[in-house]
Amino acid sequence: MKRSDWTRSEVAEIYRKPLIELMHEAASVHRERHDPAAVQVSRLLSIKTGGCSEDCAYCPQSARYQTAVGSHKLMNVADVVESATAAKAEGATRFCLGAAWREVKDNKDFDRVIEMVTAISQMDMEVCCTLGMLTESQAKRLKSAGLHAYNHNLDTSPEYYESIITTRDFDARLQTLEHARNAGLSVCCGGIVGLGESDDDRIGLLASLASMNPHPESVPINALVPVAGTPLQDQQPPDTWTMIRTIATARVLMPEARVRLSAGRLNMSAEAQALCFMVGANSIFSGDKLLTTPNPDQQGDRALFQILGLRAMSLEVSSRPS
Ligand code: SAM
Ligand code: DTB
Ligand code: SF4
Repeated sequence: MKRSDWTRSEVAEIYRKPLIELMHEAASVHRERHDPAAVQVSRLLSIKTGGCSEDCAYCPQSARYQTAVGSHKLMNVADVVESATAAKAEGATRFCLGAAWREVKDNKDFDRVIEMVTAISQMDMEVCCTLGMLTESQAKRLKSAGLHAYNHNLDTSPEYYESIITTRDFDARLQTLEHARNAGLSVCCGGIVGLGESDDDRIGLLASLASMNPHPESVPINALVPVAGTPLQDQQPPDTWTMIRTIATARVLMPEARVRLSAGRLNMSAEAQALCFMVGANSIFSGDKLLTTPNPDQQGDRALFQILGLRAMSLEVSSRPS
């Protein structure tokens, strides 16, 4: 049964189960609701990079930190379409455009993003955007242009949020998500493990995600990629068991969502990723770059899929409403 009335203590009870038991429960829920061999393959593209006014402590694109990531103004439409075409040829069924913006502004740049969305949506691929905060009318414009989903992460618990980001608050995130939902967009919303948060914070994040009604259709669980120059540069990548526990709990709480094993796979062994797929992850980002940081290459992922008997989900299945 799909529920949006999870209490924090119910979520804690699931999250804190003996790991083997939680893994079994999550794997069972996963098999009841999904084809466990099918994994959605998405591709990311940073269409506007760096120079962001926000202070998200994990992010190499914030203008406040000295990182190796340079600034690039908004890409042109033809280059974005070329990149989407290449991603499709390599088997991606979903293409996500990311911009290092605090928020969407009604200007020429947004007009250009609308052109990109229009073009890619006609290519038989799901197109998603992650552009920061947006209003309902901007969300409606994106929807009319053919946008499938909007990504906007809660990142961590409401309590820990202000230790990671001070330039906006948790409620502003919820508002943008509501705007996307009201515009009829599919919602992609998740968080990051490894920010220095506690188990209670991960429980708080999962409870916030699972209390959305309806649940987000996609739930990206990112492992922090520590980047030199950011305040979290010295943070160790999160412990594998914590990633597995978080993904398994997400699967039990949101049985029909697509749970994405997102950033941080390069720091995970094949065995660790296998356990994540077993307990419910059924989506990844493919290609050797995420937005600005490296990701396993096509060849490595192809080999991993072969070893595990996984296959890329077809577009029809991937677009099926939950
Ligand atoms: N600027 C927009 C925003 O913040 O919503 C969109 C782009 S932002 C880079 C998208 C998401 O990437 C963030 O919400 C965060 O969850 C994730 N992210 C960014 N840097 C990361 C890192 N170093 N490790 C893991 N996830 C990261
Ligand atoms: C999400 O949850 N993870 C993606 C996507 N949504 C936009 C971004 C990961 C970014 C990792 C750091 C980087 O490459 O800059
Ligand atoms: Fe800007 Fe998004 Fe990075 Fe925060 S996560 S600094 S809003 S690009």
